[in-house]
Amino acid sequence: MQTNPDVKKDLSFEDFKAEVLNDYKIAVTSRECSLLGRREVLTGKAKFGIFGDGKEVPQLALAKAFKDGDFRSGYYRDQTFMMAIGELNIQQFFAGLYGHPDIEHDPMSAGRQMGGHFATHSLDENGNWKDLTKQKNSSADISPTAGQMPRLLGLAQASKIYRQVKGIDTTNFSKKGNEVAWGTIGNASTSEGLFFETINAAGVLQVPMVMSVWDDEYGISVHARHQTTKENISEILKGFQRDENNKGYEILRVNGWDYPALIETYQTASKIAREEHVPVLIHVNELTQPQGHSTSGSHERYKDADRLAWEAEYDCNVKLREWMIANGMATDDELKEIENSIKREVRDGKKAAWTAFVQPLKQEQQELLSILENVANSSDNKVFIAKLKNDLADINEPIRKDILSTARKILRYVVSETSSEKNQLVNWINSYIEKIQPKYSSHLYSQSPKSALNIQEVKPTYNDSSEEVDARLVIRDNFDALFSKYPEVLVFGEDAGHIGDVNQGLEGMQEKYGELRVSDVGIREATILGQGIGMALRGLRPIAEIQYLDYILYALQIMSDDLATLQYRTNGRQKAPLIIRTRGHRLEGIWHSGSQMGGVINLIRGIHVLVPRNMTKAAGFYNTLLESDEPALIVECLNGYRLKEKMPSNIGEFKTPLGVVETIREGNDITLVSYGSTLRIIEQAAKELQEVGIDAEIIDIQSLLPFDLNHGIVNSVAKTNRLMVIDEDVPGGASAFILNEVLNNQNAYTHLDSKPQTLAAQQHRPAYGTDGDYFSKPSVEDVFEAVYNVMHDSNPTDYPKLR
Ligand SMILES: Cc1ncc(C[n+]2csc(CCOP(=O)(O)OP(=O)(O)O)c2C)c(N)n1
Ligand SMILES: [Mg+2]
Repeated sequence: MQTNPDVKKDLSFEDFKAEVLNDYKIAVTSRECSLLGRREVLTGKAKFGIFGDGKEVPQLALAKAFKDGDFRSGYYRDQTFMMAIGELNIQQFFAGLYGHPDIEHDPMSAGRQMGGHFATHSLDENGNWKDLTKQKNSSADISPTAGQMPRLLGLAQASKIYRQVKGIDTTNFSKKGNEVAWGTIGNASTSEGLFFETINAAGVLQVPMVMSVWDDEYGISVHARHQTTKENISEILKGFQRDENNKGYEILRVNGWDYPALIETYQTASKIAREEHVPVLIHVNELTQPQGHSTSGSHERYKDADRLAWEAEYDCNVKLREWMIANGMATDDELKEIENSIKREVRDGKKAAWTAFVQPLKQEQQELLSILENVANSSDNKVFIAKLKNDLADINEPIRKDILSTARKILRYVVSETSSEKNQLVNWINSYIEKIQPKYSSHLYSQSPKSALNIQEVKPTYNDSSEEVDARLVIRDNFDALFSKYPEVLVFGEDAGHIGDVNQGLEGMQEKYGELRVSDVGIREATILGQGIGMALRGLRPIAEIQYLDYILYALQIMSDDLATLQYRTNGRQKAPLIIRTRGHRLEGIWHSGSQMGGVINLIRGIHVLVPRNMTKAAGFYNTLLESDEPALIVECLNGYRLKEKMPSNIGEFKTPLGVVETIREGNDITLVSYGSTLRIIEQAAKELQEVGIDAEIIDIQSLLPFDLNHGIVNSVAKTNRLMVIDEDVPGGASAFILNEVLNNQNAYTHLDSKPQTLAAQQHRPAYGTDGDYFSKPSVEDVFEAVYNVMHDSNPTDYPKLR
């Protein structure tokens, strides 16, 4: 059902007519899916529906301009486009609506996302790249409005990198940088900061990005007058228009019901972006929402009669139909026949999707029922069990919750019985969960052989000539080695280019590797992050630098909503192995001392979070990650760049493993667990504790996510029988996470002779200056006294009360 992407000027009328008819069929099919989709929700078969009705025709034009290798980054209205590029059929559309948890049935997300969130597969089932230049690509949608924007920037920039940077292997990813990144967004969502940030950045970078705004004047119930100055996004973006003297955008306007004008507009946009690498904004006006925003409400509540009448008249499918008849491409009767046959086709596709969805569930229901029959017959609680069993049997179209919850409830009735039937039920429940749970929980992290957890440690080596140097030189020389080893690695951030980052960890790298690989960017953390996601989606290995950990909050939403969920929401069919480089922990003041790690780790499950205590460890993490296919955040110690470290002789080669703790001081009395800059405070405190006879063991966590995979901490606690978690985050922040891991998951409580302790910072952000730090974050004395008090509690004779 694909649209014909070749819009030739010399088509015969018959060919042209056939092409238009084909497009009309796609538009009608898409519309029928929307109409029937809404009914499926209202009758309870699906939970929620948001559809592309009223936006069909511009998407046909977009699909015609969209070439193999191109990428889309859009939102939930784009089903027609997906159908027109041949990546979504009727059955798949309904499989997505039902939430079919099988990627073969719902290729968009294996039922993980609500319908209307689209994606194509960049990876095969083993996690290997497919040839993206031979397919039409859609990066996986997310629900937060304008959340598709930051990554769009990177998708577009990748073409520029592939076109201009020499030495990168472009196989699978690019043909001379000729790919366009196509964005779509609703008019109201352009109110978001992410939209404006991306628009500006793409203008600065001059990348092949074509941004379509589907303008239907509304954002749910809120009219454009509350959304957009002058109610007109292209009007207020006029200043971005390029002219003879300045680079900028090409801004185009077109009505969304005007099929020939749309086709021409999209061809023009494609040519400008593809050939000149100039961004284009297409403001598509006069669109409608025939069924309102979503299945959650009706637009009659907020659109007046005039508006509703106008929408009926200017419905883009209606207009296309009129245009076809007026231009002799079809008669009303011919079109009616087509429409009726499509109605049938959609109904059949829907039925097939439903059957495929319920069939395995019915089978699972029957499987359990036959076990339950036996359990009931052999139990003293037969009556109760039979009741539950019959209730399950009565459900005509069960879901898995019905099935498993019945089994689990019945197990309680036979808990004190011994019978082979009971064992059979226990085994069935266990194996059912084992089989089914991954359908809902797999692929949060990479499951490919390139998972970062499979990369083996390589220790740094030193020789007689290894010198003690400023630690920033270790990281700089390591980056140097990485840039020369991997042509596809690039780094960008505020001050990362010309001066080589604020701490000189990239000193001289731009001179050596060029402005495209080592670059300064504007102050725009969210799109720095998105730039990285987009480029990583296209096979590059970006390192996105966020200048300070304190400012990661601007990027955290995109990390959390987009990057962290990417593998999960595509069931492992897309990956963005982006490395986020930042620096943090204690230095000076409220915004240069942050260590809000509790917040970070809890928001970005799906991204590894690494907290190296020095630059050698940090460099080792970069080396590990570049061999893997996973995203990670590396927080370097802001106060560590001028400290001395020995320069390893195997720079660029040594690798710090993920999820492995390191004991940096051995001791017998208490286990002190921490990470990052705080470790230096703890090491000093441990020396002073030794002077009063307290022998502390110190463990560097190194990697918060994943956390201590070999359970090294509990082994230490088994020896010392005491545990203290020390952290410069707020109380209950990362320390609570660490304590949960050690007590709950490693069962350290069984070895404890004293209450497990946490020592964290104050609740407020750190005050400025040395005294500000001293009174805000754990100090050497704080650590000393906290540990001493633990020893006092267990042995007051040897450790009398301090104060
Ligand atoms: C960050 C965020 N805020 C709110 C929402 C809820 N929401 C979903 S769609 C929508 C309106 C979007 O309107 P528009 O961008 O014009 O797109 P349209 O649906 O009209 O095509 C809102 C407020 C959301 N998904 N994300
Ligand atoms: Mg809108």
